[in-house]
Amino acid sequence: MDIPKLPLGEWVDAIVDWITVAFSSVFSFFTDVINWVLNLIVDVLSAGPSIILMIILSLLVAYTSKWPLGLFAWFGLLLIANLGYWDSTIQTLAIVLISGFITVLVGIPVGIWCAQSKSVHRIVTPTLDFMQTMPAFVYLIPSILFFGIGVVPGIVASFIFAIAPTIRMTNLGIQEVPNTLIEASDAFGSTSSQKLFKVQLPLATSTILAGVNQSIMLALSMVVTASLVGAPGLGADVYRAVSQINVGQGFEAGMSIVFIAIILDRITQNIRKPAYERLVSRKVVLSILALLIIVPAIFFAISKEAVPNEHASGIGAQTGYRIIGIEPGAGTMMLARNAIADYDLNNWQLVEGSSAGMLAELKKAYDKQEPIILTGWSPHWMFSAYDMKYLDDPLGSFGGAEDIHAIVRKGLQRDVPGAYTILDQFNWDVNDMEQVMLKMADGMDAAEAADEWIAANADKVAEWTKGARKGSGEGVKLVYVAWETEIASTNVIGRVLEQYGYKVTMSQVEVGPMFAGVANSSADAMVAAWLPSTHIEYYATYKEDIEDLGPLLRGTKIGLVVPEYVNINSIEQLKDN
Ligand code: PBE
Repeated sequence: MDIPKLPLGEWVDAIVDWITVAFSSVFSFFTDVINWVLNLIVDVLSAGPSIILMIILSLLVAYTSKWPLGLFAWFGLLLIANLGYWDSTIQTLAIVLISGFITVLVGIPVGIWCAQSKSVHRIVTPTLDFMQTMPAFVYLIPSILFFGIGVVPGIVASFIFAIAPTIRMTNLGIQEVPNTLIEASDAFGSTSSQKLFKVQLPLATSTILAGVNQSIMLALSMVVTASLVGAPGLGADVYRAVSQINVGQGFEAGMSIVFIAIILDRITQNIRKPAYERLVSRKVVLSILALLIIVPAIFFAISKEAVPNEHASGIGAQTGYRIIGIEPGAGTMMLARNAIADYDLNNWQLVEGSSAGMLAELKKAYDKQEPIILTGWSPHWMFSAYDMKYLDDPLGSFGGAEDIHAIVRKGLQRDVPGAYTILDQFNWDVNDMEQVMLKMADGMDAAEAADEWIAANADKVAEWTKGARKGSGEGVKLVYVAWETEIASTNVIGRVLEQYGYKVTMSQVEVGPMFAGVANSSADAMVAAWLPSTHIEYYATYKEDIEDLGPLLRGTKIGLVVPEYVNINSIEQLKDN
């Protein structure tokens, strides 16, 4: 029976497209507010020497959870600073505080509402189940379209992911208030708001706080995921480490997250019944804390307003001094970091995220004709979809034209000689690759686009397979990164190998793991090494353990890219702007 596929994805696309346009001013308002608050929190947390915040946090942990834990927190924080993760830690703390705050702001009222109305409860419970079970990654996709790349989509996704416990526990806490007490308060003629604020909520506080504590922990666990769309902080450090296979850095950043988790967990768990409440009352501590937060916050909020935006017309001010980048481990990103150093652009920030995120951000800016600066490379369909130009690179930070090489594991020639020959003879040009990418950009499935190209270019493919031994089901494992260029080439060569009798598996990985996988023979081949500049670091690390089959495509390019309507032409113009 042939039932056509339900266009569920298309419907969701259409709805999201509509929402993006219809509510764009609401979204940009939210984005601005959240960014503003986030910067404020970061300013407050980093006001004064870092040691002060460390002392305050440690004292708070000691106060809530006894001195040994306070001491532990103190050493943990010192270690974080010593390893060089203090700035990231502040970013992460700020993100978690905001998500936590919004969670409380929305979660507790919704929880109360659930407790008061059966029908609300009946709707909210399955909704929460759905929200919690849907992989959190999925929320990132529309979030980028709504809120752009950066920390805001990360906060929104964390909020959706983390809110459930607060709602559930608030509801539970209120339900658990003994009926006799409710009856008593009814008997005394209290109004329902008196009942809520004087009886139900006070009795439910510890349950509600348990929910808030869980929500904060969940928000913290989202920081790594959020870094995929450009949220800074410890999560971005972990993601960068994965993408570059930097075991040591991954461990350091991961451990910093553990310390922060312990600190936040202990404070929020015990704040209701602090260990040393008899020594210093909770009121005093909370007031001091509030003072410490509010005074600098007011100060920074005012001084922020007061700073006039001098260069509002410059490209820097228009783009927020942001260059939108891709996966932190990508070669392009290493070159872009060099360029920032070479051209002395130290007030510019290279936003780490993903290629998909960058392209979503480009679409958003382009639709509104807003200035934007990206890392870019050719071949790429964005040059045919939009009017784009490379910025001149007089210092040559991005290197010149490059080639893409096929790289295989040692011993492939001996083990699967036919596949080796085909990979060795694989060779096409920019125009070929672009044909496949355009089909993909039009929404065609990558494998189908590859098949169509292969069918239309039988003569080229015949060159690749010439003299190669046919396979009889031997496995060939290809690895690639989800860049359009590599999706196209990997699918094409994969389908050719399949048609020639090999059993091909394709695994999508990060850049570092792609090289490492071929080097340690857990993968057979990749067709994605951009040389001699882009991937030179990975190449240098693994060159002893891989076999380079040489170029399969010549004439690629990497650089900073802007839409035509942006009126700068050279990277040099980013300076003092
Ligand atoms: N790219 C596409 C890759 C190589 C291929 C330019 C995004 C990189 O920067 O590593």
